[in-house]
Amino acid sequence: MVDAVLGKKFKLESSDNFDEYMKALGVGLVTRKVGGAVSPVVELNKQGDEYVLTSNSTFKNVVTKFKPGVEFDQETPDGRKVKATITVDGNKLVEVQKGADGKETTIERTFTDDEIKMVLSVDDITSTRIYKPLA
Ligand code: ACD
Repeated sequence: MVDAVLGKKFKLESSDNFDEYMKALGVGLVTRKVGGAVSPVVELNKQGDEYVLTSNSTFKNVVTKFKPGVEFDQETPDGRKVKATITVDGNKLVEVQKGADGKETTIERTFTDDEIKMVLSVDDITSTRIYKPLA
């Protein structure tokens, strides 16, 4: 159950293939360099029936508020406008983003006490990012 990690902070520890993932989404070189260099701190919280996913880094601070299964408008850290839906399946958040260009990407975040495992996929590209609890 994802609610077990509410209020817990996790910091990016490792990132694999993220540049290729951003490239496949059409993210420009400068944003890829900056985005690939930062180690965001992520925290999940709940306000009433909404979840609040916060990601803070020197590049951007992003707050995503969502109700499970309900589509919302989202601006990605690189400035794309997408339609996003996040579902909660046990301790996993599955986010599907649909871009104006028809491109679809899936971002899975599996929360445990020890880590958040993030798997991002678009086309045939997969990136894995591991977040560890902030000491
Ligand atoms: C994460 C990665 C979030 C990935 C989201 C979108 C990927 C596409 C482009 C990102 C471009 C730059 C930003 C990259 C990382 C910084 C994260 C900023 C805070 C959300 O959450 O690990």
